[in-house]
Amino acid sequence: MTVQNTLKITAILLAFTGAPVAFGHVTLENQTAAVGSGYKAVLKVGHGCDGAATRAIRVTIPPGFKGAKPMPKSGWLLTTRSEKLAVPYTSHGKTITQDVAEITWTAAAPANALPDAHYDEFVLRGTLPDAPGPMWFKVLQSCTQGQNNWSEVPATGTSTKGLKAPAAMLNVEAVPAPVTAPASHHQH
Ligand SMILES: [Cu+2]
Repeated sequence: MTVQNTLKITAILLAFTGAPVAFGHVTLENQTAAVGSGYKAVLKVGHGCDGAATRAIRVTIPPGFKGAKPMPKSGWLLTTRSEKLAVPYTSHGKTITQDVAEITWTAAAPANALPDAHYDEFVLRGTLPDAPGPMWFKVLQSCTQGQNNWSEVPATGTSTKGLKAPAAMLNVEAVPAPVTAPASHHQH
């Protein structure tokens, strides 16, 4: 029996026993971060599409995630698409009126596609909003055959239980208000 057949049979057995695919889906490595902080989003790609290799990952940047910057990846072409912002913001004293709304990594050649049996990460960074709450990174995973659209968001809360193709969740948490220093005449 070939290794590939063994893997196929294992996959079929797992499907029948209904074992949870803990390593599966596209998820974020760190799922909580503080409001207003810089955040490095590490998107973990645990499998392909029904056994097919991943050839592109497209991330929709959630509203309020500022200044998204992708990390280049060897063997993958990188494109970004910007959009005019509904609400401009200020960064380094400048008013920002448009921002990165979409990032796509595409395998430069078929040989660079990510096989279903392998694991990889796609990284971007940016700044979190000042308001707490869940942020959902919708990811379109395109494969050599078929695609997975990780875009489902629960009606309320942060649980993705029961969703077939949940978006990757980040819970932006409030930080406790800093203890205000006692009034002082000393001025900086
Ligand atoms: Cu999965």
